[in-house]
Amino acid sequence: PFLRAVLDDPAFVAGDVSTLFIEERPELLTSNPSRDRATRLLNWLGDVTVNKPYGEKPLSPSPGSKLPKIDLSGEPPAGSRERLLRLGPEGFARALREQTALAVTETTFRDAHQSLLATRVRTRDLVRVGPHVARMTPQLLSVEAWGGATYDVALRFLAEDPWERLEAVRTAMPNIPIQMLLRGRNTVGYTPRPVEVTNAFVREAASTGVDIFRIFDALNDVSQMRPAIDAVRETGTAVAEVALCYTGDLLDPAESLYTLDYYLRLAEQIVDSGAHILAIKDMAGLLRPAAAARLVTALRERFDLPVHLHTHDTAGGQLATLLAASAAGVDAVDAAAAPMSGTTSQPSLSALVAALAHTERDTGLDLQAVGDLEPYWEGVRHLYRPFESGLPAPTGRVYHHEIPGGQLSNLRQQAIALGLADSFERIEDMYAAADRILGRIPKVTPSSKVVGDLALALVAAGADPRDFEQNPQNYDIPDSVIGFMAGELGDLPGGWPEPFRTKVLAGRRVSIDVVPITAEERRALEGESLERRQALNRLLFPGPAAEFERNRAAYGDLSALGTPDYLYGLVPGEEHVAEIDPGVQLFVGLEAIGEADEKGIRTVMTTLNGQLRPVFVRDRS
Ligand code: 3PY
Ligand code: ZN
Repeated sequence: PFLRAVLDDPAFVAGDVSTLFIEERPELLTSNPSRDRATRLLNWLGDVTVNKPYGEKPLSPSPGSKLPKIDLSGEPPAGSRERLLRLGPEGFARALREQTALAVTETTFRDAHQSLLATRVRTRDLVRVGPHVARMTPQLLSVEAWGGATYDVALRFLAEDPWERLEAVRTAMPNIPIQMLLRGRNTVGYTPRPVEVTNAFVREAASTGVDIFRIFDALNDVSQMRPAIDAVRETGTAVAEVALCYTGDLLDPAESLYTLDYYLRLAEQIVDSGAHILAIKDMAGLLRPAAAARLVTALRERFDLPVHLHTHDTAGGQLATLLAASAAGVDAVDAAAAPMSGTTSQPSLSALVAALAHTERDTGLDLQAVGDLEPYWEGVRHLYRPFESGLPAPTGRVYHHEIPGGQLSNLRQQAIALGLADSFERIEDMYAAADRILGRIPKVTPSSKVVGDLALALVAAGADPRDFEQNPQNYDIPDSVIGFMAGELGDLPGGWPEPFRTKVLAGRRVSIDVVPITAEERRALEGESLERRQALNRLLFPGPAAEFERNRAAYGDLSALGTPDYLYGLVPGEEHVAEIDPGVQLFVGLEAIGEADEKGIRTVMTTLNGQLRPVFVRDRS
């Protein structure tokens, strides 16, 4: 086993066989699997304890202590998943359209933390509250818990397998449909993938636990969503919810592109494509109440599909939009647990439930139960404080720059990292200018990234956007902008911006062909579930998938660690408990941290179940 472990070690495979190899990996001298697991966890704990990537643990109560004390034995009550299983996707959609109660999707498990906490909430913290959500709010239409950025972030930053998360949330909430956000041909990535990838992805996601797929295309090109819609329909059991991405202001008389007529034409194509549910995806929170009423009324008059509204509360007024949409007959809306709501996230679930209680459109959700779940989420939010974007309150500037919720929090962090924190308003203005130069596009992943890349490049170059527009050849243009102008993400709703586009592409050869998969990749996609998942991880995110595999090999499954320990490490005098298997607990303590040696290695003296265990850690601080 020792030799095997050495040969399998990613550092060994990568050729890093310095003298430190064994010294840094004392676990290789043991062969007991649970001892190995313990050692790997200690390596992680030692590393975060020495290097403190996220600073000191915030002084806040543990979220677990805030969980409502309810009986978790026995099955949760029947919820809307039972209805989906009984009626099938068509019947489920029909019932949604026919019901009077306003249906609600809970987004705390995906979009809320994507938009507020850089998508960093770990599976453990989601799954812990799942059984409570299942029992206390079974009336939810769905829980959005997967897709969007969660897949990438799990692999890249959390050392988690996104598929294991999906399995775990499905098990935790068996009575409520799990919903995911699917970026059309980009699946959960940023560039289009071959149809085999979409098919394999959708099949695996549906069989692992996704019941409702919300599908969108950043440029509102229905043909780009077609493969995903077909793949969802082919499952026979999952719901294809297809979104129109909302931008601009349809009530503005000066609006000539994103008019009511534009959205109705788009909706007609969506309905014709076989969608079960029609979604309005207002990613930046631009849909004002009166416009929502107009759009929802028109959509429901013309089409039989239920309409599901998603918005972000960036300017602070989107509860009004949900209520206006509700009065106009919208069938379902999205909201997030109050402590994880507001600003770049969704409007507050309890505010929504309270607003409609005892009215014709009462959500059926119990306001007390919704409120009882809030202290847990408040605790979670405190715990992940290092990932807050720093946006302290709503901002009305979104009506000008139109930056989507998830990206706004991200861009603020990027601005800080680039030393541009003091010029954030310039970035906002440049984002608006970049959008105009690129042809006034709907801005949502991945088109929003293109606009953001250009905005940051223009700010960094101190460029005058008018000069850039007229003379792009004089500037370094981000690759994403060149690919976008070449048509990598498809055609633009308002047509190509000329002569800008021709100037950008002059003298360049840009291939926008989707890279086909290899025969070996095809075999893996058609193989067993585990093989398919690994192939999907590698195809969609080669770098992050490798990082995940490296981390798994080095540290094992980190779900045994509570988030305070995982993020902030060991504290002297505290007993840290990790449950590596049901009933198998490790008790870890910190005795001392040694000085760094000449190679920058510190010895962290820990105790593991009462016995001294040194851990050797490279000091990167
Ligand atoms: C995503 O694609 O991740 C989004 O949340 C878009 O709004
Ligand atoms: Zn969103």
